[in-house]
Amino acid sequence: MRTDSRRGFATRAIHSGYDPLAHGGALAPPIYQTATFTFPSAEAGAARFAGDDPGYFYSRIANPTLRLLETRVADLEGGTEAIAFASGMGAITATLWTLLRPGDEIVADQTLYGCTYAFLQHGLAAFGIRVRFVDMADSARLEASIGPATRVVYCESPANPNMRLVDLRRAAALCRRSGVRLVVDNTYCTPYLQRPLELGAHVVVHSATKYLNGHGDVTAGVAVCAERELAEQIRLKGLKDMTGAVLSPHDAGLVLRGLKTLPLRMERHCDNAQAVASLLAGHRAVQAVHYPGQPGFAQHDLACKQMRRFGGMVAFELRGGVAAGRRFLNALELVQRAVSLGDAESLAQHPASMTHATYEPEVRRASGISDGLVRFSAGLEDADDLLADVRRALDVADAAAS
Ligand code: 7XF
Repeated sequence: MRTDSRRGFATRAIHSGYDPLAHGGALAPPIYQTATFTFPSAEAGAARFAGDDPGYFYSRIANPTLRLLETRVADLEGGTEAIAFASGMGAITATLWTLLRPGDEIVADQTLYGCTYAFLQHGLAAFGIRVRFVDMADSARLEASIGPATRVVYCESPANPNMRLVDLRRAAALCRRSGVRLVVDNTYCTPYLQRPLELGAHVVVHSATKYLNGHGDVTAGVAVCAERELAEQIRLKGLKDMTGAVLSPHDAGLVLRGLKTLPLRMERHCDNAQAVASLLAGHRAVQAVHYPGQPGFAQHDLACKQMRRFGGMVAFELRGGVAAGRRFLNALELVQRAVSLGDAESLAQHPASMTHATYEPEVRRASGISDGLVRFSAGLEDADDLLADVRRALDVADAAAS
């Protein structure tokens, strides 16, 4: 397999790890749709199981199509090794089950995707792991909450759904000083916009269901590690023994196809999100816009430091609260009412009653996720069409309010 990290990001998103001539000249990587691999002899099979022969033996542990996806994402993230999973939650749970033991403590940002929050709050906690949620936008609070039992610090940046950022370089420095591993969910940015491993994080996790695949037709996840040994542990414990959340080879082929256009798509997502954020900021129905690219965004300087551009996600609050938000969602015609994000189609949803309904209401509010927050995933449509739909839906929400 060929990996040349001196080449540009777009080139590597298309070519990294794959040589057509090693596959009968096939331009598109073949999909190894097989669960198992035959052995030339009993001894050869035993050698594969013993790890003495690196050949494949069963697709829950390794498969050539998954290996190519893993190699490519590891290269793009600036990591050493990656592991593919059947979903983002597969990647997150396998990583954390591998890193934590009963009696350990994990410090996590207070704003997380709803099922990640639920896994920490109800899943890990039930197995004797202490979970502390803190506002990681405040480095001093993070520092104060790392104790002798802390093994892992976990965050998203920008956070789903309210777009709050964590200073990743600072968080990584704090963790390294305390011998703690920093795990960053980079789903919102993708490695095209932000590379946490280069800022000092130990593991990056992704819902590849989102931008990496980019076409809304697959659930997938990836964990990327700075250290090869940790990746091996996540594969052999978290994936093989604990979650079994193995990605289908066919879906890995779809994510590989999506990755080829990642830089082009991310540029367009960013253009459209910036345009929508500007429209929202100037509309009388809107009370607050949360987009790192807005000069008024509280952490705009940090965004400029750690992100190449500001991403495709926008969150906002309407003056009329939850009722106005529902009117806005119901008035959309082009933009689809749906959870998920990073697809060609623009999507909008209401976190408090959908993606973040897993939070206890009072905890959700205290975590900076207001009841009226609307989340918008800017797709790849023509900006004019998108803006016309959003403007009209805002006018409808506003007219009913006044
Ligand atoms: O298991 P999944 O592939 O759905 O990925 C879980 C996940 C992990 N990290 C982040 C930052 C995510 O946003 C997600 C999935 N989020 C979707 C959303 O927020 O719309 C799930 C729809 S309920």
